[in-house]
Amino acid sequence: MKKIVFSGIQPSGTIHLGNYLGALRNWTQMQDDYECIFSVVDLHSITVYQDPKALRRKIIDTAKIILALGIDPKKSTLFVQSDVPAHTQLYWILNTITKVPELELMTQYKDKASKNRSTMAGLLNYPVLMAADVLLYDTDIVPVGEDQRQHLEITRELARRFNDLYGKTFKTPEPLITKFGSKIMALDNPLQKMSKSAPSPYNYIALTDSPEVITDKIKKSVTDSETVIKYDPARKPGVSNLLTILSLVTNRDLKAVEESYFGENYGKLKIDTAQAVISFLSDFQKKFYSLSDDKVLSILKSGSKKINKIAQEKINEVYRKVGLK
Ligand code: AQP
Repeated sequence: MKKIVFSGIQPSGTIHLGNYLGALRNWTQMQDDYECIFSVVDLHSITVYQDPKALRRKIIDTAKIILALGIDPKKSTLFVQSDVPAHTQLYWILNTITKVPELELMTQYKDKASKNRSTMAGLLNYPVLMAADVLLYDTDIVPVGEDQRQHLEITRELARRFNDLYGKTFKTPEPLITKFGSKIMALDNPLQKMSKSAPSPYNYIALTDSPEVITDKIKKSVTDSETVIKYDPARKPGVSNLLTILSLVTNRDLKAVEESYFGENYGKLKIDTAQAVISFLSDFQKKFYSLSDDKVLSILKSGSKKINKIAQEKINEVYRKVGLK
């Protein structure tokens, strides 16, 4: 039997190169060897306020991006989280065994909470909903970027805690975090990760950005006051981030890329990186713009129909174990 893979992405903005290089790249590569389940996790996205009119569009576009990147609905299941009520049902059960202090320790919570005057409970409980997403499907492997490592640790802890209290019910999933590319940095601040909900679009390269926009953003990206092109994330985070992106999108060894820029200037590195990103995204963008909303919605509908059956069985088992049924 194939191992089960689950991962999700929030429709909280425009999907960017960091999301792709850190997570979605692995999704597309795992489809043939694993039973893959992918979700547009819309309930997660509203832990930070979303304009309701824009949200529906973002949900469809996020699914469209996933499909255009090569997720094949014949091989993988793709669905929208809010179409499967078992996610929120399991979320509640897991909340009853989650300690508030362990949620308060989460880096992502601390980062996002520090930007808002009052912090909503949904933001604090985000990792519990993520645990529910993953545990519902007896997931073996969760391909994610580095920023989700802590959340996966809580997921594993909650699986163990529930099993100890109520008897073996959940698998303890393993994260899959690739060594290289799991944390792409923001173009306008290479000390922070690239983020789709960043206030400035100069933070990220959206997968749907036009060639002109990509060139402009990379040209304006923050580097340093030196002139040497060298991979040294601690001392030269901006240049190292560009080298990382260039190496990943051209599928060339980082050392070879770095050496090829010996004696070159930052301007050349930026132009070459922009051109490489543009050509890397060109096929994807053609597919993205050729997919109709109707086609995407019909794929999502069959995905949720299929996955609801599995999720419902699991939540019934959980309810029985807890004594609710
Ligand atoms: N900068 C990044 N580099 C590598 N991987 C990244 N991921 C996110 N940012 C980077 C990975 O992308 C997947 C989907 O992310 P998400 O939608 O679950 O939300 P996130 O992790 O909170 O990503 P963003 O882009 O920063 O969204 P917002 O701004 O809404 O919070 C995950 O596997 C994530 O690790």
